[in-house]
Amino acid sequence: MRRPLIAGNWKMNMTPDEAKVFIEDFKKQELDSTVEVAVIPPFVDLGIVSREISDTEIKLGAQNMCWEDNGAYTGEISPLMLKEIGVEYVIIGHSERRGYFKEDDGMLNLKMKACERHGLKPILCVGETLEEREMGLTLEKIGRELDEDLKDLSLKELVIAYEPIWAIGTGKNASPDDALYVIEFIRKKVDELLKIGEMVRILYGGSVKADNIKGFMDREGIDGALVGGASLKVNEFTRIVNFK
Ligand code: G2H
Repeated sequence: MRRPLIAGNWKMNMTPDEAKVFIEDFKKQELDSTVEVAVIPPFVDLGIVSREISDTEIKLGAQNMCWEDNGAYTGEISPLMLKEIGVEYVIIGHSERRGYFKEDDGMLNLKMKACERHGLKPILCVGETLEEREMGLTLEKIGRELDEDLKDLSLKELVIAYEPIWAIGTGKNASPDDALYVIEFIRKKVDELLKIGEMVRILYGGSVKADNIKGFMDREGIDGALVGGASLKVNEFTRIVNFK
């Protein structure tokens, strides 16, 4: 049995003061305890959020990390820093990192290895552009990302987020059946590469909201959601967590 995971990726939103107000309110909500909940704030909010959730079951994630433990990497944050502050999950290879910040699969493979080395749980993001989708290249593109990003790893705990790039922050979402089709391919591929097809949790991400989460979660094989915009409001995010 894979426990559902609902993870809120705040992206570049919320100052530390705003994060504190959000979390103080969010942790008062009644959350379905069968669902694992993670909040993934910007780096500068991690300290305050970590302290605020220390007496709850809410998990903490980071949106990115460097593959090195320390050294001359101006502007980067190391796995050791994240661990010390109580981070459990790290998003690796979000399409906004791949696109705007030119993170390539070689780099992402190093980041995955750093997660493995330090016992951080990666949420590896994969997905196709609209152009790739229309050309029928979705599975080929995602297969290649998985081959390269998971190369030479033997991770036992892994989360993959399938995020069709055309559905991110656009208000358009893949249909639950479309998402499931790709997710089943991902599960098979992860099983070939790491032999953990039954254990790997695969989330859908891309314009998930309180109004459409149930459609995804009703499909066996979709294990949760990586939620962006809709994770920034306490009421909406709580409704997503309590999708049952
Ligand atoms: C996809 C998602 C969260 P949104 O990037 O990672 O964002 O829900 O705003 O489309």
